[in-house]
Amino acid sequence: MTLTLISATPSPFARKVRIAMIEKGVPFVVQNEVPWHADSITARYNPLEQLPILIPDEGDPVFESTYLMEWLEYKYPEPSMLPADRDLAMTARLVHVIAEGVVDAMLLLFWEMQREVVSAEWAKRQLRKVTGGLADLERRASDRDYLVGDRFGIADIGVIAMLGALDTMAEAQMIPAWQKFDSKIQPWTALYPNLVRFEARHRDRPSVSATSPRMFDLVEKIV
Ligand SMILES: N[C@@H](CCC(=O)N[C@@H](CS)C(=O)NCC(=O)O)C(=O)O
Repeated sequence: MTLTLISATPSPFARKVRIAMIEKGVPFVVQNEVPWHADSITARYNPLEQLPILIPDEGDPVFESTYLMEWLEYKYPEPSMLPADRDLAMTARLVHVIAEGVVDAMLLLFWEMQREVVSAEWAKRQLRKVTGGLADLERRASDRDYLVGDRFGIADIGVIAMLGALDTMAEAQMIPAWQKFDSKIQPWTALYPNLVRFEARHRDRPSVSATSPRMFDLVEKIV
């Protein structure tokens, strides 16, 4: 079966799926898109107009990164990205959704910052989610090789994608913009030593280094 992944170079959501597919040894081709542009093909395959989208050569497209991670587990169970212990597997899923929630809030903030008039209430609310989620993940990272269990998996993938997305935000000059609403905001590398050590342990892993994010040019008005 040939699988095409509709992806975007900066997308943390697509990155999670790419990392999992590389880890599982599933062959796929990447089609990069700018989902925000009118000529994007995303709407053709996903009514929610979002990537990542996985297109098998037979059957319906599969989309929504968290669902896609489960779909990959179901279709390609080995090697599993979940701990064998069922309780630990649920904890790994929880860590993955916390990281996902941080990314969601970060992106809401990113778009808010593009508006002529930024809502301070909205910005502060999203920043609380970013800092709250990061503090939670910093606690969980402690000094262990993997966030949950004893092998690389969904929790690590979610957090790696989130940290890469924070770097993309910093490169897009978001830190000074966010500091206007929370003066304690700093680049994550200055505030979360456990996450710094965690990232350093995994950055040379082939699936991680091969998928590092790259911002694209947005030329159309979005907000
Ligand atoms: N919850 C979705 C979020 C995906 C998402 O926001 N993708 C972005 C690219 S990073 C996108 O396609 N945005 C276009 C839009 O929301 O209209 C998932 O996990 O797949």
